Amino acid sequence: GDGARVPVLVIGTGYGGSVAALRLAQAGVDVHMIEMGMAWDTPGSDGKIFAHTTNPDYRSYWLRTKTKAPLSNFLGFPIDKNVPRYTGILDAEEMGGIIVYQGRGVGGGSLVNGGMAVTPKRQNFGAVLPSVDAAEMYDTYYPRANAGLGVGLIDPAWFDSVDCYQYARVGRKHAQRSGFPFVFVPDVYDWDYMKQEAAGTVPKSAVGGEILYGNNYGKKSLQLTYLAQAKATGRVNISALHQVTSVAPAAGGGYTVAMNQLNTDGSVAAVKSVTADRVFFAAGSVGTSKLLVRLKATGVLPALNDEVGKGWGDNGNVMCGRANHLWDPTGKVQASIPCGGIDNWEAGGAFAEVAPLPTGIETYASFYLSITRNPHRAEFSWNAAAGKVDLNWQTAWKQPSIDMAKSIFDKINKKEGTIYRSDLFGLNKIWGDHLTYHPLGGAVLNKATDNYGRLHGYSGLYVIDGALIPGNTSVNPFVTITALAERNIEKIIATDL
Ligand code: FAE
Repeated sequence: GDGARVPVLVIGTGYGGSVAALRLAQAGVDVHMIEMGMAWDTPGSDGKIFAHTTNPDYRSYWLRTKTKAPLSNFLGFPIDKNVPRYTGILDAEEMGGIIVYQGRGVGGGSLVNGGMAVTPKRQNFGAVLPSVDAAEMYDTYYPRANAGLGVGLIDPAWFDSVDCYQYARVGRKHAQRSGFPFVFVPDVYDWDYMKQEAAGTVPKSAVGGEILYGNNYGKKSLQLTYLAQAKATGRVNISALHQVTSVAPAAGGGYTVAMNQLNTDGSVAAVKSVTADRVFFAAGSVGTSKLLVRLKATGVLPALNDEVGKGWGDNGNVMCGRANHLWDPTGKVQASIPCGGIDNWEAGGAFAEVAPLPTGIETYASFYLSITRNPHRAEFSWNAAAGKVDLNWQTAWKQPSIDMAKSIFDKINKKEGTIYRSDLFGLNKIWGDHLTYHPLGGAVLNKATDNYGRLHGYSGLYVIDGALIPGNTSVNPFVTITALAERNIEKIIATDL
């Protein structure tokens, strides 16, 4: 409640926050989690908690009056439509030269993402987190994270037989014919449930094309894994629709955390504050960075060091589609959960997910989200005149990502005699270079914090989310965010509490 004192307050309920809450609670510490988004535990009037991908409604976007779909066009036609302004699940946050997609609600990004749960190749780990002992990560914390998240792999025999992965088999065939390795990618989706969906014995989610605005069934989001376990301890309390606005040193020790309770139209219902002995920033790369940069610049936390706000990257995300021949249909029904990728990281700096285009019609299109070794890093800064935090990323900085993705798709197009689609991101626009799903950095480990996420300048303040990772993980990021949080919280519990 308002004015209370708590031992630990966690800002945000994504991967980092959920790991912190569970492990602290298991160590006997009471934890209060604050989440700006909704709880997502109550069905709407249609009986569903989440809206469908092809029919976004008030639930789909964070405080927007028009949808902002990652693929803005189809066959040349814009697909975005008006929706009521509401505290919906997907934030398309416009940060100058880039739109950063993020999940909003209890479970953070796990609510909206594809569940692809990829551990980087060990040989690449040194570039991902240079100050972290790789042996510890691969022996202890990656396995712990994979177990906690419920990661599993598709049954390859089923993959070969089922209609809803025809698009991925076409993606595999084209990759292999051009000499690229196709790899299966683990996921937190319940593969047994998906088999039943395909067999028509349970309500459909992935096979029905649900993704981006939530999965009503099948996906093991954090609500069903770490957060369920955390709540079961009886020591974790979650306040949804509460947005933290300030963290300031308190007179008697600890920190005063100020927050706005939100109405579903985004207006402020109440202003509250809580005092906490320790505060964990787990608001995601952008959320944590924005808070820290503002609090430092406005003199609330002036002793934070100059690394705060630096080292931000987009994980090299870039999207594209290819137009297949009429004899290579990709299927009317496409499971929304990707299960494979094309690995050209060593030679070309790109790892491409073979992604679905769940439109419900045959499109003869292959669609890809590439993760690339983009070298650019951006910085957050306080814009006093506008009263907001800016990010200096420039759209042109995606060019290295495009070049790296071309190392795969130019070759495939040449081999197959095919071309790029140019109707998915605008008129005559091949590359989806305006967005990222994978924001990383802004409070980098061993720079803004010590080597375990303790913020320099203030004891009792920690960062424990994607903000710690310096801009790139070589694969999809949430397993690495989870594993790093497992490593850091173990150390913090052992030495600080
Ligand atoms: P995150 O999960 O973003 O959680 C932060 C939480 O803090 C959110 O719930 C916020 O609402 C909340 N918050 C922010 N500011 C405040 C505040 N001031 N007060 C209170 N609460 C606040 O952070 N990654 C993969 O590995 N595999 C995938 O297949 C994949 N697919 C993706 C698909 C989409 C469409 C998107 C958007 C992302 C995808 N990602 C994927 C990325 C992944 O979800 C992301 O890296 C993690 O969710 C980041 O985890 P954090 O704990 O850093």
